[in-house]
Amino acid sequence: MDLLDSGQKFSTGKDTDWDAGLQFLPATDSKKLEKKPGRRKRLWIGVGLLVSAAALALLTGLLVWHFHLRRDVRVKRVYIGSMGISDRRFQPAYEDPSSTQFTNLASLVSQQVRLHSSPKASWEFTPVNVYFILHCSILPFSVKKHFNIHVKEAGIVQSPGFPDSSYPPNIYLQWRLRADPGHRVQLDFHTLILEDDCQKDFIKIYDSLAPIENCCGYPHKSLSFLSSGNVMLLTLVTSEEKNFPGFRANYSQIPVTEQKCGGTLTGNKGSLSSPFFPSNYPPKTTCVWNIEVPKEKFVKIQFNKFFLGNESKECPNDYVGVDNQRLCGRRLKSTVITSQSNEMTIKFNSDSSYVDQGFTAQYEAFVPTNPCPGRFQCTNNLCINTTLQCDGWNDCGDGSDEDNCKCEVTQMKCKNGRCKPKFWECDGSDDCGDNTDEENCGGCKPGEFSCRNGRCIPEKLRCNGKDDCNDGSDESKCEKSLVLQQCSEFTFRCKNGRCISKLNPECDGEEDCADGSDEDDCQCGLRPYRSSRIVGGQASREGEWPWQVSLHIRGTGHVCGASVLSRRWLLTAAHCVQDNGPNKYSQADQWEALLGLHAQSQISEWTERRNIKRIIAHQDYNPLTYENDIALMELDSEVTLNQNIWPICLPSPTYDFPAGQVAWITGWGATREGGVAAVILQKAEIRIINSTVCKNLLEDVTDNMLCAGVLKGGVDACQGDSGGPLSITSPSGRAFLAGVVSWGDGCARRNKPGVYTRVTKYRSWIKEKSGV
Ligand SMILES: *[C@@H]1O[C@H](CO)[C@@H](O)[C@H](O)[C@H]1NC(C)=O
Ligand SMILES: *[C@@H]1O[C@H](CO)[C@@H](O)[C@H](O)[C@H]1NC(C)=O
Ligand SMILES: *[C@@H]1O[C@H](CO)[C@@H](O)[C@H](O)[C@H]1NC(C)=O
Ligand SMILES: *[C@@H]1O[C@H](CO)[C@@H](O)[C@H](O)[C@H]1NC(C)=O
Ligand SMILES: [Ca+2]
Ligand SMILES: [Ca+2]
Ligand SMILES: [Ca+2]
Repeated sequence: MDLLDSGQKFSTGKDTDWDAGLQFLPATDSKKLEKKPGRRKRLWIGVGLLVSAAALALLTGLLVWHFHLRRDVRVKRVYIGSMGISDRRFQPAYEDPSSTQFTNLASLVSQQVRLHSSPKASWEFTPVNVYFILHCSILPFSVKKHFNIHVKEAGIVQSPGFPDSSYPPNIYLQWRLRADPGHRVQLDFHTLILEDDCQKDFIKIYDSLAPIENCCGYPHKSLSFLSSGNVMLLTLVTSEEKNFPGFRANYSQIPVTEQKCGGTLTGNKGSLSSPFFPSNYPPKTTCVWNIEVPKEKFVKIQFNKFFLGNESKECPNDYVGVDNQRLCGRRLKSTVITSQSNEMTIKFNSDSSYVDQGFTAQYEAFVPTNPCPGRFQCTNNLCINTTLQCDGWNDCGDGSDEDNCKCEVTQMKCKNGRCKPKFWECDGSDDCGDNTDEENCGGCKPGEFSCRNGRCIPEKLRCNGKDDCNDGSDESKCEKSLVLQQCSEFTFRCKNGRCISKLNPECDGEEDCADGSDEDDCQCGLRPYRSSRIVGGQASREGEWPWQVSLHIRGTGHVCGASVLSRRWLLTAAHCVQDNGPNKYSQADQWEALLGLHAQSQISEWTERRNIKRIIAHQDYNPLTYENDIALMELDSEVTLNQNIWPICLPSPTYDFPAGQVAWITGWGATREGGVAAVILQKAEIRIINSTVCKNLLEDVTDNMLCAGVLKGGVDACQGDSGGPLSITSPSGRAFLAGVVSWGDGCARRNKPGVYTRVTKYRSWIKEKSGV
């Protein structure tokens, strides 16, 4: 039960109707309640006592509620209680509040419970137990409603106005979902976008009356829920301000018997997972697996996904038990546990409240003398592919695969003995761990400042109000931007022709040019809805990359990516729009653009499909060297911007994307040769590589190109589409288009940097051709 949500968190704000110290405790503990008399409390104690006197056994003695704190100290609360009536059989007529049976039972219960000065109580009955639900709210909601839904027939619930308008302010809605006896309610969210502040707008989901999820914002985790019994409640509470699109979810029922978990496993190898993975596991569930392998072997289990609620020491709530060890919490790295015999017992247990996604695991029998046949054994018992040993990436998680290595030609030797890919040299990040990859980078002497033009000046001349570098860079990260006497290739030029010293002044929210032109045309680069939650995994959230476009060839499907520059213009790679034998890719009528797409083949209400009116490939594109690999596409009609469609900011020619900066590539994984690898839009975090280093490592890289490589190890899938965006996020939170996926490897493979068209070099070309 939701103990944390009980009385102790109750606020003591001014509150005329209710005793603020009121505690709702388990009514079975009636003696304790009796000893705490109080004017208002007595009513509730009365509830407990009279109810038991009347043989209305209190089923779940706890009362659960939401409460809602406002900045203006007004308090809004919702109380939900439950009682079971044990001496009555359920009659269908109890569900109809206008029936005689309902009225009679309700008046009987009311008499017993004596709700004299009662808040408005509404009643609901379910076939197994009879629930009645008490609602009290101190601040009236403008709309307070509930809906009874029998989920036998699958259907949809959604917030009011969805998807055409935002949900209304100050509402309290409750959906009571009931399945047939012997069935569970299944509820899957298709969309959920609420305000990020959980004190203002939120949904809460209950298994019967125990909360299993509180949600706000734009969560990434699995939003698929199952009840343990046949009742699930869903509530939506909203505040006055900031209303968001809301949610849509579909429901259905599944038989309780469909949960197949636990059992005896005897193979040499196998896998197991929590019930209904990747949906959330249901509450109040226990599964036991007994693994038995041949006598001479031991068992090893590796948990690959592990999301079991809150981390805590004793794991008192949901847990996985491996022999006598309990695991809980959310783990991002694989965990391996080995047995000291040929048997292992795995127990999964969930309690009655709060659920999570669960786990997947693989077990394997092994000969005690050789735990990782054909693979490398990490110190933490993980086995990894031997090709991952000494490749510069920490694959074990504890770095043991990178100890005692002999470096290859594409690697540099750190002083501490580790080998690292050479393209991490001189990018400002310490990859070796002892900073040796950042030494000998031809920088200035200690005590000197390196100007962007390569000059070295005494450190004390920085931010002294004088342009000592002669390119403004010593005055570029200071409190005040200088208006410079002369412009250089590194300084931002305002519309009035004057240049300022500030680095990347465009669209950063401050007027830096006297004419304010650095803040013109800034309706770009922001995600209309943003979440504060941490995102894991490689699949992106819907609306996370609203400038990503999928370019389809009619009859073939997705072929290239592109970026939204405006309502009318897209930017892609020139190599995407070259004729290729019978394929006339240079012709606009061959193409179709899908904007606001999240999953290939799933058109949502925010997807816009457009024909292409015109393709403008760069006149100097060279198919042999990939020089000038950039092209514009004009849509046949403007698109409406929405939460999944938004332009990305174009950087000015002087915008600086330094080596070492984190960037993202996104796409469905199509390579130039075609073929869609992923259904859901994928993303990969990468890092900009020092261009001097890149030119040394890869031939054919020119100043019009930019290199970037995968930042985290273990990315093997192809994430970037040809023509797709290389996005970086500025300190002010706006996304800028640093590059267009061109050649090398948009696929974000380890040790293979990708090469991107450097967009800053084409800013004036884009302006000239499209006006954007
Ligand atoms: C909701 O719809 C999706 C896709 O149509 C389907 O896979 C899922 O099973 C449905 N969920 C429920 C609870 O009906
Ligand atoms: C545990 O989970 C609950 C519900 O999700 C959350 O409100 C609470 O903050 C969590 N506690 C910790 C310590 O993470
Ligand atoms: C190890 O990696 C190599 C190269 O990526 C691959 O060909 C091979 O199949 C992998 N081996 C295993 C056992 O996964
Ligand atoms: C790139 O590396 C070179 C040496 O290879 C170094 O001189 C230069 O300062 C580095 N550039 C950046 C931006 O770190
Ligand atoms: Ca490695
Ligand atoms: Ca480095
Ligand atoms: Ca500015």
